[in-house]
Amino acid sequence: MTEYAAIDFGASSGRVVCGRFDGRVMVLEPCHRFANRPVRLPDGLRWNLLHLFTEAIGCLRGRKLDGIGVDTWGVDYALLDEHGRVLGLPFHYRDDRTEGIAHVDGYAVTGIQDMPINTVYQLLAERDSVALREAHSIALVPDLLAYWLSGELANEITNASTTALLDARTGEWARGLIAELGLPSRPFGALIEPGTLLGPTLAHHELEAPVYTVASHDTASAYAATPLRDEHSAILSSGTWSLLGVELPGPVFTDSALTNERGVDGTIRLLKNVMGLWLEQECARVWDAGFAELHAAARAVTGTVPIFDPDDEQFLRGGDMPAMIEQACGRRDMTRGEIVRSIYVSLAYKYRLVLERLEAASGRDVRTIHVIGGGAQNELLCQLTADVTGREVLAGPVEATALGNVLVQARASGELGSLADMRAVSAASFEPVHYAPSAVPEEIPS
Ligand code: LFR
Repeated sequence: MTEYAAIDFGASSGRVVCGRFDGRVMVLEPCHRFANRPVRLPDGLRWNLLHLFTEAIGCLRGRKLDGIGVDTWGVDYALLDEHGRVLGLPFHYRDDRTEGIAHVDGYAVTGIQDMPINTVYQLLAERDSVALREAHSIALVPDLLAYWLSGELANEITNASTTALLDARTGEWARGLIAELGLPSRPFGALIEPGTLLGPTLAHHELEAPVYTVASHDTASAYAATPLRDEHSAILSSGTWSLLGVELPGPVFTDSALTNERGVDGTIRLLKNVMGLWLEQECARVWDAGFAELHAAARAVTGTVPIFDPDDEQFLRGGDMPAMIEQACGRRDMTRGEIVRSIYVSLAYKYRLVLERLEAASGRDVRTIHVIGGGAQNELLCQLTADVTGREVLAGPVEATALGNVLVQARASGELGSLADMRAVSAASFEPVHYAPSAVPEEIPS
């Protein structure tokens, strides 16, 4: 039996998950879960990174493991000087410093959907900063944490693709674009694949384990752990964001609303970032309500609810989400249940539109949607997704990101061969829940 630890920082929590592998089945065991709240400083919204790092390694102290790997969401980074010293705590992508930055036209090279959160805009927002001038290297957050664990710094390629500064065709930094934008070239360092051994943990951590790069972009890890049924399957990584896409052998540039992010083994995730359950999370925060209570209220609503475009940029930074949604729906008297149901129905309709675009761009017919991540537990949303899209939904694994993280490590240490082998382990370890489209689909709202 081998044991690997996944350090996974998501928007609602940070966690350490241990994966025990017997050669066939991977059993996941949560070791520690802790809040991941950004901190507002006078100059903006920052990661509370030292706190997170302390929490994550604290629970592993004294252990001997077969591997350790770090993943987090994409786009956020730290700049480091020539001694590897961090030049400021990373900003959180929901910080508003990218507002008003002129549009960057890099899609033909990077294939990345234009979003204000992209690293490229964050870097442009600090183009004149001392940090960027002095920067010797850039480390996306998981690169930085892996460096703190092992003393080795490298730019892991799946997360590098979220910067919107990677050439989607070559898998190299888009140096031409970087220069055109007036950004320094020096910080963009050696790119390495998931599953590369960085080295042992530094002795002062009192933790014995080889540190591996994994698919350090959480969505890349989650996709790698999806037991894909066949090439007619789409994947919906459902959590704070809804990442709905298909896995392809190479990039497709025909629809700039779709992004081409890198996955394990050079695969491309052609997907759309949809605003996702962030909408509900912000409502829950404003109402100080629990999710179980809100799900029950949404289930109890009978009749149609209005729908709105969940991807309206006004929702990105959060705030009084219930009021923003009522305004988007042109209503002022919605109950909590109606607002939450309207979020779900609006997401499901958005998924239907995205599927049409994915089918057109990829030339594939989508018949099944694998819903993975925390949102796979949301029965109402899964059923609405099946009803509105008319596709079968297979829900799970819920902990797809942590699973993908430890599976990449198991492969790096020689226990597994191909990406298909990793997915076979996922299939053997977790049973999906099926949702068939209802005979009487959700009524189309006016
Ligand atoms: C999901 C995710 C998405 C990315 C967004 C911001 O956690 O990584 O893939 O677009 O967060 O980085």
